[in-house]
Amino acid sequence: MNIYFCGSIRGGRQDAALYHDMIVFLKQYGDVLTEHVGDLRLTEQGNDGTADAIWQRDTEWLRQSNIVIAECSTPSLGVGYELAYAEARGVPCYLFYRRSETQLSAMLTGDDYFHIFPYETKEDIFRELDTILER
Ligand code: 6IA
Repeated sequence: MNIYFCGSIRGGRQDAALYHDMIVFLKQYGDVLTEHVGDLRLTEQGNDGTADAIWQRDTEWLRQSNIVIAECSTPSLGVGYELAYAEARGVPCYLFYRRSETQLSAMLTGDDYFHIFPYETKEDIFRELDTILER
């Protein structure tokens, strides 16, 4: 199974350790194509010199994915773009966000296509992921 994990990069890296832990967990179930999103050395700095290559590769991976898992607590234009791209191509999308801190965009909560999971603890996420991926 190809899993596409989405998390903020330019939107801010405050949840990078959580992305890392989610990616490690997801690897029990398949290949996580976007492992770099959980790389703690990746910062929002950095130049756009390779942006066209990044877009080419990420959109190709989205088309090859069986499922998209997005952690949306830190708002990210790139994650929103990826979710719309996946929806347009019929890739199932599962979104997680911290209930107490995040006001998720109405463009996501208002769209019945997305499976949305507000959570409180990391254990809540892992429990949901087991349910989603064991189906
Ligand atoms: O707008 P954001 O940067 O927060 O978008 C994050 C999302 O877009 C992630 O889910 C990634 O899949 C994708 N993305 C954005 N930037 C990159 C990247 N390098 N490499 C791979 N995927 C990316 C950007 C480095 C940057 C500091 C220039």
